[in-house]
Parts: sequence; structure tokens; C-alpha cells
Amino acid sequence: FRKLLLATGLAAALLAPVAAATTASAQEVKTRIIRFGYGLSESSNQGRAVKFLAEEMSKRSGGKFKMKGFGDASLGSDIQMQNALIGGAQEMMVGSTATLVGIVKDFGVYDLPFLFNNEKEADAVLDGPFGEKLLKALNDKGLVGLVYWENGFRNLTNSKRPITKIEDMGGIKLRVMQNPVYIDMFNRFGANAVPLAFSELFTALETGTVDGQENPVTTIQSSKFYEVQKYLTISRHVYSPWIVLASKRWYDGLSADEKKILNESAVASREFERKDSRDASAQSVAYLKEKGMQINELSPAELDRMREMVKPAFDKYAAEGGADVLKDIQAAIAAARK
Ligand code: TF8
Repeated sequence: FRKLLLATGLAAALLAPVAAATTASAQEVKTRIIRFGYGLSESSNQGRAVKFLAEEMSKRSGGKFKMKGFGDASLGSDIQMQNALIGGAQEMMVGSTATLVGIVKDFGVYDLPFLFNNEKEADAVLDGPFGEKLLKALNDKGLVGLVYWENGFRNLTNSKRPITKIEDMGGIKLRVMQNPVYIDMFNRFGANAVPLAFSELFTALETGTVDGQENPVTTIQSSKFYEVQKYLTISRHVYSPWIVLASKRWYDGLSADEKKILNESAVASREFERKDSRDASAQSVAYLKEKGMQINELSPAELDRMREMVKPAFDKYAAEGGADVLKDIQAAIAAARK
């Protein structure tokens, strides 16, 4: 045993100076203060996953990565935070992929309606080569896309009337994300689409600046939209991913070991977040009903009518430079369905 100790000690002593000269920085894990911004509340599925990620990073770095979450858009809206990351003023964030279209246009492909049938298909496409390729496209723009989390299938709420058919959307001022695919889609349905940052949404609903909005049931619950919205229509019109981002400027300054800690923590957070969001989502409808929302599902026939009606949105998307990415995602979805 002593011999072994001696031998390893000797080996370490011999190797150490070499390692120090060549790869010391790659091995290093420094104390890092990581400001992580997000838009939803601390008690939301987003907030819970941020907390998980902070703990994971701390564990994997021996307490050296001190990640602090800033919820409720206290560091700014999705778009403001993206810019802070690009400039290097903030280290990390999570937000909607839909708000990234100003930076990498191809992210708009996820917003096309009725693309995924279920979460399993979404996981396969997002975590597979297609999703990876879009993450990589961010590198030239000053961002590092780490993993996708689940926001979820989006549903409609409003304060005017129950929506049981497309025509019921007529004239409703509906807040949408700042993204042309959403604006196009809801204008086709006859609504009056109003693009707005999420951070302004509750007040806009409360003051009647807009009549409605669309988001997964988990968000309708955690952002208390039931306090200002009467009607919930389960439409599942888009599967919406979240994306965990790092500032490339900051990321490039990390050692190889530090990058590994970050990447592995992000993957662990993805598994946690998806399970947690799905569990929470299963409880949300009952919760919202209890809070007094009037809830209806769209009939399969009506959903078919909606699918028909938005077909030209796909053609428009393709014609405006999205033909290749649309073809690629459709192939990836077809493969996931097999
Ligand atoms: C939305 C999204 C939100 C995200 C979040 C604030 O409606 O669904 O979940 O933007 O990061 O804006």
C-alpha cells in the first residue's frame, strides 16, 4: 500500500509540472458567479428547474459555481436578456425559442402550428441532430445553446367568450410572442394578434389592453392568469420549447472542465424539468377549474379546420427563406414517428 502511495505520489510529482505547463487551465475550476435570468415566477416549473440547475452546478463544481436565479424578468424580457448575454453583461438565461427569431430566424420553425403530436416526438427532434443543429447556429451570434426545456403545448385564454370554433376568435385582441409565425397564425384565425413581451402580459390582460393570450396550462397557473381571464380553450396549437442559453463571451473563457460541469448540469436539468413540467401540467387543468375558469376542449373536427386554415402559413414560412429548415424538421418528425 505504501509502495502504491509512493508510486502514485511520484507519478503525480513527475506529471504535475508538465500538466501545469500545458493543460493547467483546462483542469481548473474557478469560483464563478453566474447570473441566470428567467421570465416566470420562482414557484413556476421554470423557477423550479432553475433552482435544480443551480444545485446541480454547485454539486458538480464542489461549490465553486455559484449560480443565482433571477425570476419574474427582473433582469429583463427574453429579448433584453439575449442581448445582455451577447454583450457579456449576463452569463445565462432560459427563455422561449420563439423570441430568438431576431437572432437566428430558423428558430421560427418550432412555432409552426400542429407540428408535433406529442411530447415524445418533440423530445426526439429537439435532442436529436435537428435540434442540435439549431443550437449550433447560435454560436456565430454570441450565444451558446445548451439544452431545450419544455414549455409545453400552448392553449388559449381570453376574457370575452368561450372559443369552441375558429370564428369565436374573431376580433379578440390576443397577445402573442414577438415572432412573425405567431402573428401570422392568429391573424389567419381572425384574432387581432398583438406582439408583446411576456413581462408586460399580466398588466396588459388586467387593464384590457389585450383580451387574451396563449400559453401552456402550467404558465396560466403560475402566472395567475386565471385572475384576469375567464375562458380557457384547450387547443394545443403549438408545442413550445424553452432554451437554456449561455453568453458565448463568458462560456469561451471557461476551462474544459468548467464547460463539462456546465454542459452536464444542463443535461441533468433538462431531464428534471421535463418530468416536473409534465407532472405539473397534469394537475393544472383541475386547479384552473377550481379557480373559476370556464374550460373547454376543441373538437377534433374543429382542430382539423384549424389545421386546414393554417396550411398557407407553412407555405409562407417556406417562401420566406424557411424551406430547407422546414423540410429538415418534417423529415426529423417523420423519423421520430417510426
Ligand atoms: C411567452 C412564453 C414564456 C417565455 C418565458 C417568460 O408566452 O411562453 O414562457 O417567454 O421565458 O412569452
